[in-house]
Amino acid sequence: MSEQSLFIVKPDGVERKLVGQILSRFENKGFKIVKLRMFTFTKEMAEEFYSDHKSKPFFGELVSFITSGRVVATVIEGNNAIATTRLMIGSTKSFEASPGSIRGDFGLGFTDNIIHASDSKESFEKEVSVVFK
Ligand code: FUP
Repeated sequence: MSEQSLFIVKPDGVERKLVGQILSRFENKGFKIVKLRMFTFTKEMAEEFYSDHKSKPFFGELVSFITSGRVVATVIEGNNAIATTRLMIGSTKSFEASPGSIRGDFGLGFTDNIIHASDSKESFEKEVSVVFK
């Protein structure tokens, strides 16, 4: 079933020049890039984007990190896009993420974990409205 998802190469991934390699992984897998944007999150955008985490103790650190530099956001399209993209990015703590996943292959961080991807249809809709409005 063709579906859309959104992923964002975070400031650490852009700074480390991983954008090309990350986009290639999704294209090689068979996904089509249908939207692409490089920008820097404002504090207001970041707080809206991560509003589900507002009450968490790490919220301030999360907002501070995602606003710290340019990001590359994409909407991709293909079979089972949301669940497959989550598999491709790997688990949240990069130092625990499986080798073969993006976090597993490229980093050791937690807040600085290279990439974000929508985890549900509802998150996707909300995130697109923040990033591509
Ligand atoms: P994920 O969906 O894998 O990006 O992870 P979550 O939605 O659980 O968390 C969002 C982001 O918050 C993660 F990418 C990393 C960051 N985070 C922290 O910095 N500290 C925590 O204790 C939990 C998450």
